[in-house]
Amino acid sequence: MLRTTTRHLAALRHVAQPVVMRQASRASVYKSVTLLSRPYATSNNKVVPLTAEKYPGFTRNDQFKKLTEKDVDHFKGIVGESALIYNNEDDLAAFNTDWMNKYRGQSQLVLKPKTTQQVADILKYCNDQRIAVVPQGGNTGLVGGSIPVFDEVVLSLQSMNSIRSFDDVSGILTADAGCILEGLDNWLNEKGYMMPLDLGAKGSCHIGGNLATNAGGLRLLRYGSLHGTVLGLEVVLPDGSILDSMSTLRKDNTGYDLKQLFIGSEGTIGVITGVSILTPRRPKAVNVALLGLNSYDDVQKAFKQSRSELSEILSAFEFWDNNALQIYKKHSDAKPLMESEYPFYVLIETSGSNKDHDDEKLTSYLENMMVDEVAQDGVVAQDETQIKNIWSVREGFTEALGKEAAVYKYDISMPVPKINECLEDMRQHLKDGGVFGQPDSPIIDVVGYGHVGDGNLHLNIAANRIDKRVPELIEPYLFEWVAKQNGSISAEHGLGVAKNQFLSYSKPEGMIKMMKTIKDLLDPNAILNPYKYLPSK
Ligand code: FAD
Ligand code: 2HG
Ligand code: ZN
Repeated sequence: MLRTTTRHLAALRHVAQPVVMRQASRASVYKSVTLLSRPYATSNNKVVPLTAEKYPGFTRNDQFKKLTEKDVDHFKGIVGESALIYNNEDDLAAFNTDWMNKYRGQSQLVLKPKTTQQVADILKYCNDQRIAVVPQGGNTGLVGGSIPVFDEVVLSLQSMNSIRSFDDVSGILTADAGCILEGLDNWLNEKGYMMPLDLGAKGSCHIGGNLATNAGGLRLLRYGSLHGTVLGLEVVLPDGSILDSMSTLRKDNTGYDLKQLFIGSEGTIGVITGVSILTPRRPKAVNVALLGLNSYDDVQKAFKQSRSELSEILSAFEFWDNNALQIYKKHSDAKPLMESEYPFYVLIETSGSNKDHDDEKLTSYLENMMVDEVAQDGVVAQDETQIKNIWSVREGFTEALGKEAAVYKYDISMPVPKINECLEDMRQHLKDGGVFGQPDSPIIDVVGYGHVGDGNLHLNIAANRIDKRVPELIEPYLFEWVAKQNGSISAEHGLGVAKNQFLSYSKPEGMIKMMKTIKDLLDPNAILNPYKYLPSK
């Protein structure tokens, strides 16, 4: 039913008219986040505390050998002198800290192998000598998984960055694990294809790191998880043996699908060195719209309707709340995308092969959203720059939050209707705990954004100072809340050192036991990425 009050008509025109974005004239502000490593100091020049000291409960496992000059010489023999960083604090800094400046390790040695055989030789030696190893990709992970805790050797995949093959009939790409995601996507672009995943860290993260974390990202809704798109893997096991399952077959039902074990294993049972992955055709027509909404109920209505009306062309449905927007605005000089502000926003992307068809569908959907008063305002990008401008807001929250004195990051999944309740409950809980809502409170805000279409909320709590009451109030409170909804304490970033101790909130005892059995089987000396992933007890 088309209701036509003056307000509705005005709103409708607003969406349907060709140039609706108020930010149209701004030069391209979009950049994929190319995260430069920083030295051991935060933006306010505080030294990043050592993970081993900041987080209680870590004790160096004395079974692990301390590096000797003889070991270093052996590694030089494998990778060559130029592919190794040893005892040089300045050069080691980038590998010993994560980009959030939250975790800091004490490694004295970084190895940068160039071939799978070199990785195998390194791991065999480390296993024989009981030297602990941390595999590292682009170092953009958000749970401390890629950073040593003590003196583990860092095995960086950054020099293994070649594309191995591409079949332009089937769209199957094989590549080294150290290829940067954005590099692969740009390369595929030339061939009319694209990577099936996309995330804000694409300018730095490696495909190997994406696989090791089972990264989800912005288009999982459309292209599915890596568990579906990966066809084969090449993995070096801790004892140095190479597990070659670089299949390029879409169908293969011969035996256990072992590659799945390594997807999401966060470098604890093998080092991924190569991948075979199915890539989709790059869409000929892409549209991006942004809606301003008054309530989370409206967000859900907009989502439900987008699945019904946009169905096969819907490629992303992201949301953020106004609290997230405020933090973004505080740290960005970008002009607002809408004249007024709303409690919630959704970003809708369509990708298809026929522009007229997609435009028609999107316009009709947006008109319905406005007329039914689900959305209060809407803008549609008219060109590539405007598309990027809208995406840059969504992709900019992580970096903006990183500029606050402290940020407590949570990445949870739950039934879609529960997402805003989770945010509201946390705000109230922190107010009740006396750390939020007063002029001198340590908490600046609780912000929500994420892949709402996947039931994945990024709940971030920004603080103006470190106050030990804050983490104590959040954990395990939030994990208990999530468990009650049958949700997951990590939807996509993984466990690392941030969440391994809380695994039982998401996995039953029997499964954790089986995970430990698999770890013991593949890595009996526990040299790969110790102190992480599995709970210590
Ligand atoms: P690293 O950080 O280097 O490593 C991550 C883990 O994988 C570590 O445990 C490491 O030991 C292991 N590892 C790395 N390479 C290998 C390998 N070759 N073999 C075995 N183990 C390995 N994640 C999402 O899921 N969705 C998002 O939308 C998303 N957006 C992000 C946006 C920003 C701005 C940032 C900073 C991060 C984001 N992330 C997101 C986090 C995400 O996990 C990563 O960015 C990415 O998948 C990690 O890749 P990496 O190469 O940087 O891995
Ligand atoms: C995203 O979706 C990433 O933007 C990062 O997964 C989330 O900053 C975060 O908490
Ligand atoms: Zn995410």
